Order: sequence, then C-alpha cells, then structure tokens
Amino acid sequence: MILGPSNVGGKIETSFLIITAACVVLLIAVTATMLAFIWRYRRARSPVAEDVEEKLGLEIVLTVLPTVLVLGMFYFGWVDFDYIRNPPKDAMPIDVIARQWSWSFKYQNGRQTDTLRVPVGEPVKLIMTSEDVTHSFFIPAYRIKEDCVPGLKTHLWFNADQTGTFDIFCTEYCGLGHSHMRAKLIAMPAADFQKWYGTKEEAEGGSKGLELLQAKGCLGCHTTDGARKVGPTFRGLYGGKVTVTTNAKERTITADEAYLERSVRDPGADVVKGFPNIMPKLPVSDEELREIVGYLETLGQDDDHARRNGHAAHD
Ligand SMILES: [Cu+2]
Repeated sequence: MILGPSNVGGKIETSFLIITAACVVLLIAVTATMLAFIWRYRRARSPVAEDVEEKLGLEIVLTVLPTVLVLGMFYFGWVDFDYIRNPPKDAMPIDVIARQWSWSFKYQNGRQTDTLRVPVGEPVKLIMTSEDVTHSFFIPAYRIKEDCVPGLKTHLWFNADQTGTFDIFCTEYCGLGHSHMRAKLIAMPAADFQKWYGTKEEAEGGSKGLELLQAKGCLGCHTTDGARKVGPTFRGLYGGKVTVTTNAKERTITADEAYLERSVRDPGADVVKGFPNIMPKLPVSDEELREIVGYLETLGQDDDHARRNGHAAHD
C-alpha cells in the first residue's frame, strides 16, 4: 500500500501500479515470445509449413492465465472502487457548490468559504452540486474526481493523511472562465481545524462584505489586491473612472454605488473595456449587496491600480 497525501490517493496509486506492472510483464512476455518465434520459424530453417496439432494443455493454459490475470485486475479495481464510493458513517459532511466560475464550500455550522479546509486524519464527505452547468471537481494530489451536476447531488470522500495545500480544479469545460475555476484544499492539523471551524473569525478587517465576496465565489474572478484575473480587480475601483460598453456604445463613467450595484444585479449592462461579458448573475439579497458595495468602497480609489486594471486614467 502506497502512502499518499490522502487514503484514497494511495489506494488508486496501488491499483494503478499493479495494473501497470501486469501490463509490463505481459508486454515483455509477448514480445519475447514473438522474437523467439521469428527466430525459431525463420524461412531458412523451416522452408515448408508444418501442420500444427491441437494441444489441449496449451489451450487451457492460454485461456486460464489471461482470465486469472484480468479477474485479478478487476478484483483490485473493484475493492478500491467500493471503498472509494462508500464514505464511512462518521465522515464530516461539507457541501460543495460549483458555479461559473468558482467553488463554494459550506460547513455544517453554516460557515461558507472559497477554500476547502479539512482536518488531517478525519474522514470528510463532499456533497456536491452545481448552480448552473456541469462542472467536475478534481483534487489531482488525491486522485479523486467527480462531476457536479445541476439538480443532482454527487459525492466524494477522503481522509487527508498529511497536512498541506493542494490544488482543486474544474475538469469539465464549463465556459470562458473555466481555466480560472480553481480553489485550494488546505489539510490542517485537527486541533488547528477545530479552532478555525469553531471561531467565527472575521475576514481581513472584520468585513462582512469580504466574507460575502468569498462565500459567493466572486474572488474566483476578481481580486482585492489589484491583480487582474478574469474580471477587473476591486482594488481602486470605487470612485474611479471606468470605461464600459453599454448597449454596444463605449462610455466612461464613474464607479459609484449605483454602478457597482448594477454590475452585480445585471452584469451584462455595463461591460468593462478589456474584459469579456461572462459574469453570471448571482443570487444576492439587497442586504448582502449593501454589505458588498460597502466593502468595495473601502478598497477605495487608487489611480495606479485603476490604470493597470484597464480603467481609464484620470488625466
Ligand atoms: Cu467548471
């Protein structure tokens, strides 16, 4: 049994290696036999074809051996598949919500984040669905992958064996922002996890607005630090000038409260120059929208960032 960063990863790795080893042995055996036959039955030595007599013993061996081999592969595959498909009863459930183009993770106590945090050494069950199109949840390091389908609940489970940060990808092409649909899995020592899980720690600056941006998955496409992603950064957005396309006409407007609210409620109304019109409409209540816009205002105006972001400069 190979040890990986998760229990499941090690099992898949073991099955994979057993099957690969069987294939290598077969390849060598078949190739060696073929070469021996080429030599043994070369024309110079056997110019005339001989009648080949039926050899029952050989036929039985050639039937039984591959059957045993294939059933052996099936056995290893099935046992691990069964293990991987059936989470233990005490596994901690976490809801995974996929949407264009971000992931949300919702814990039993109502906590919602854009980073999947799990305790090492405890089984975790992911209950997954999608809000729009079909996505696929993939943790390469753990060798697990499952589709997220709208209207359907699918699941995965694992037990993190080691602490660490691992990539999460969407592996089902789901639209223009697909390649940005990434998240992180953080496997933490159980005590640290309990501390994080138990305290309703406030996000940077104690902002409810930032928490909402994380929970709604906005930060999958936008940043708060000035970096450009699929969408414009929020840093320096408020109060600055933005060049947008409205009804196929380009215009420069001030990013005020009304603009920010409209951009959330009706993302296609004013599309920022240099960015594709791909933002989905997210379910946001009026109160949540106020919190979000209030937080965006604190990120304030900053010409430098604004210019880098493709916004019109002030001069
Ligand atoms: Cu996706």
